[in-house]
Amino acid sequence: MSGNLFSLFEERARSAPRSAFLTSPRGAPWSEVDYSYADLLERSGAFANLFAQTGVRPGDRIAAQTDKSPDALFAYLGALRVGAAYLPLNPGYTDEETAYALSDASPALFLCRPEASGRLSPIAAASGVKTTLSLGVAGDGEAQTLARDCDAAFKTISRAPDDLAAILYTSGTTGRPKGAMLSHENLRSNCEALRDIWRFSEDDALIHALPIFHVHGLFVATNVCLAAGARMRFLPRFDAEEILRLMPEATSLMGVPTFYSRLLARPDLTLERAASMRVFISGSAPLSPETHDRFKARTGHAILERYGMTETGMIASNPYDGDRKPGAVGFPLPGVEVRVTNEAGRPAAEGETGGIEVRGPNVFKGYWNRPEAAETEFSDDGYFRTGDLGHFDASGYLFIDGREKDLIISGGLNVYPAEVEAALDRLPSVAESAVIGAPHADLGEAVLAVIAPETGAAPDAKEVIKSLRANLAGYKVPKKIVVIDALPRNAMGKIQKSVLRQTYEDAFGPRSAE
Ligand code: MCA
Ligand code: AMP
Repeated sequence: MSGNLFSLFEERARSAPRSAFLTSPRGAPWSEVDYSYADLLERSGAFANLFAQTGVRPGDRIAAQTDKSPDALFAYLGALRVGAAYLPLNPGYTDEETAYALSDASPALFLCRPEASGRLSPIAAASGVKTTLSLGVAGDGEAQTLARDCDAAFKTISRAPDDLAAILYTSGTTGRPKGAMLSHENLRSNCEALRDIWRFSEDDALIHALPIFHVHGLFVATNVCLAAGARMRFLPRFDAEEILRLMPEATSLMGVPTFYSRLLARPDLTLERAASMRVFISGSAPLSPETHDRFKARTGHAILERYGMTETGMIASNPYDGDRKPGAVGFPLPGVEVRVTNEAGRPAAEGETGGIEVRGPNVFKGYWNRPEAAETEFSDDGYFRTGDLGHFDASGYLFIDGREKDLIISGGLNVYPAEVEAALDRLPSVAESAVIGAPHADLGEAVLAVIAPETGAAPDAKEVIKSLRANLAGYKVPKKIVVIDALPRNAMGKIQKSVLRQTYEDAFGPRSAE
């Protein structure tokens, strides 16, 4: 079999072409048709032919900044089939953020939302992109019109396991976002391991309510279903009411902790409602033991928490059978090695917190265009340093205790304080700033900025937020701005974020939603 990840999905699809692949919820913005696995082969084939016709060659990049829709998924699969590396971009990005990724990755083709096409086509052209085509949620884009005239049969291009299947941009604590290069083998090994340990099969119906421009919604939820021949109930976005309506006909849900705290806020989340469900899976951010316990009490289900990262895919998971420990992220996946290294650079003892490091077929191939950037993140013996802190308990469960990296995770989305601080410091009224995450009942953590004004300036919080919106995607913009005379510093002159975190612990009210 070719190393192309799509070959795994194709084998499944050809073995049961009439099985349902994707069904739409009520009122979906796309036409509410259901798609079988035969449809998947045809539509991804037509997109692959279109991409080849526009000049995309194996090894090229195809960037997509589209709204969630079945066609957006078929375009992803078409990109795999033509041997290109797929590069999904958050449609919430500002033009500046989009232009940066495009000029860095120089894709051969850029797919964008029809309503953004007039604005983004020149930006893409200036970034060196040869072709821009729109792709809309209701079949209303140029790519879909052109694909309608393309042959549905396409012989999937053979790829080596180490060839790139995707590039995902992820910010860092320093500098601009970097493109994490993921190979076909990275994605294949991970989705097969997850399918097997979580027991996904053709009998499953997954409620898919995550965005598809991240590892979680695309490579965990979608790839696992494709590798299992399962069905997806495909929602345009998270919608607690719709999820509860669909639950009796579904078997599984994957989400960030905010999904679960929002579901818990609904009185109709009950034991009966969840009776047909086989598994609820959580990841991307810490699931509080309190949410875990409350969900179990209400539904009878212990949420299965797992841990992963863009650069590594999934690393560890609580067991399907056996104790799903609240607060733990479980055991390393089959084939994945995880170790905890203490400050002295030695293996941490049981219960001792240290840096989490990972090695295995899931670990990425480095950062696009930046061979040097990944070097410092690997140990001499090939372990990737995640920047997360954790420990193993006596039974071998991994716990995440914190992060070495300065990162805020808000509703499952990563916000790098350095990026927000740089945008704040560019404002004339701001002398200096510190951006922190403060506990938030809905989002887990929310972004809070503490700023010290320039002499004589009196920054207005509303104005500051308005200015930031021009440069940063909405979820990165602080939910609150606090103005103080001077930021707290230690004897070395370093800003003491720990002091700020303590001071503003309750800035967003009590932690619990109840
Ligand atoms: C939306 N907004 C947010 C967030 N989401 N602000 C902070 N944090 C967020 N997570 C802002 C928008 O910019 C907008 O503001 C306003 O809130 C309303 O937007 P809307 O889309 O209506 O929000 P929502 O429907 O309430 O969305 C919340 C959400 C969503 C359902 C939690 O953010 C979500 O689906 N999160 C999942 C993200 C995810 O898939 N993460 C996986 C990353 P304005 O209008 O002012 O701009 S992959 C990963 O982490 C690794 C690999 C892993 O382990 O999985
Ligand atoms: P990303 O860069 O978007 O891939 O986010 C990866 C980061 O999300 C990890 O390095 C962790 O800090 C965090 N993360 C993912 N899953 C979990 C989890 N179950 N518990 C705590 N943190 C998590």
